[in-house]
Amino acid sequence: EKFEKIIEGYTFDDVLLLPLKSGVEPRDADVSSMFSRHIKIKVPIVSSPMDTVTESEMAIAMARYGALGVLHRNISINEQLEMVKRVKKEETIIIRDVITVDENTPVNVARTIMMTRNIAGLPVVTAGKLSGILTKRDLEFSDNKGLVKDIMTKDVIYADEDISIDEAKYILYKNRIEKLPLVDKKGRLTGLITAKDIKTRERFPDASRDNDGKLMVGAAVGPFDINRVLALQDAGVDFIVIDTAHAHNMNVVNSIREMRKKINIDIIAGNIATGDAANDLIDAGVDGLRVGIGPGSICTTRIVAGIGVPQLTAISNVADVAEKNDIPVIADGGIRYSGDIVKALAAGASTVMLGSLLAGTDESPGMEMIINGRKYKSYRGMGSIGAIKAGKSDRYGKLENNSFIAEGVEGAVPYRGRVSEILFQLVGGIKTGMGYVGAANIRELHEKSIFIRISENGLRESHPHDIRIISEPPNYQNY
Ligand code: RVP
Repeated sequence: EKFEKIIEGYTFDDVLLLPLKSGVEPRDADVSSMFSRHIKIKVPIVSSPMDTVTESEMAIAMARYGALGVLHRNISINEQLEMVKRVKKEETIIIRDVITVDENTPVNVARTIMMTRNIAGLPVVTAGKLSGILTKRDLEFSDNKGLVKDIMTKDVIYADEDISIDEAKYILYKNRIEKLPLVDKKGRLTGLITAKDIKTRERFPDASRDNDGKLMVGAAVGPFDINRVLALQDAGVDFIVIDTAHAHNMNVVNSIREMRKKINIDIIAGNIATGDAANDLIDAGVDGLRVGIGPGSICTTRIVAGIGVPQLTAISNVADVAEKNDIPVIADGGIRYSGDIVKALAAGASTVMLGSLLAGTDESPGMEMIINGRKYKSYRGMGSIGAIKAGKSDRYGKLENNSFIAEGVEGAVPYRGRVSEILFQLVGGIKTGMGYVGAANIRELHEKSIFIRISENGLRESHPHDIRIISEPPNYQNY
């Protein structure tokens, strides 16, 4: 009787998308997407919170190219906070903790500050108000004696604190200045915009940034670790990812409901694979859902526990519920090629989360190694013996006496160069797929796509066949 109601599940290799009548050129396809209820990004890709994938360097690279990184949690709260701060400091448009001097500061003291801190223009604040700026030019012909007020530029050009970046850029350019102090209605200094930071911003026009122009970053937390959550929020993290192997555990759901009351940043929860789980988590107040039970390249959950849902069906199950509530879905795990991303988005995901595809890049924290003359980087599941022993993570089942049952393996993936190159290839693949479907954006990709079920022969025909490949293109590597 149990087998009468048995349902079918599909994953990436079970299907293809039909080519449809199209008026969309791939280069015009818009791949921007919602990551969570309040966060929109230009590139629908997120790096996984794993200790061989995402630390500050990965998060910085991902955010710069329009994607996002989620810092892993296999470390102490303090170590994770440091990583958040590193990302947040990497680029900024409005400097908030401005270093200043007083009119009555001796010139030689000001000069030392400028030299040791490598500052080209030092705002002068007197009695709480902006009264001038000391620039390198002011110092050039000074004999280093006297006070700042004797040599500073008095008619300092400043702007209102609500100025837009474009306006600020215009003022900097028009006046040929490097620094623009921002003041509030009472003349108090509230920030500083520099030409250098604007130039950096222009180098990365698609970057995922917060309201101050800083790169966005998220962090993974355990489902009951409220201390970590509050500390991360204070450190300026943009969102948190409640990171568990089974988020439809009602203790987890209830804990998330409590967390929701205490913080105001977006909460993403997972992992799940059913519509019921989506319903319960949305009811608890989450802003995004992370889908995938067992599809990960390093994951043995399906083998060890016999549990899981083929990933495309899991995405579609969750997306059916999430869509009605306007909650974005992250398809996490099992993605090997750009075509898998197109299928995941077509099935209803808004973004995808990658482990294996990013673990081989320069920006991942994993160890480099040479195997048979080819370069690899280490990659391991967070439920692997190595990861569990190294860290504080409780994502995968700890039993009594600190013993545990591993749900992942440790290994290595081919070295893949820089994150920017991988993202370029993946985004190119997504746009190509959208061109075939006639989808101008991700929503249309989901609405218009039609899946066709293929056989094993169909799959064999899909891959290159009857050829000995001599040169592998960057977007098709088989190993
Ligand atoms: P992949 O991209 O296929 O390498 O999958 C990465 C995902 O696998 C992670 O985002 C996470 O959901 C899952 N994972 C991480 N560790 C383990 C494990 O040890 N079982 N699984």
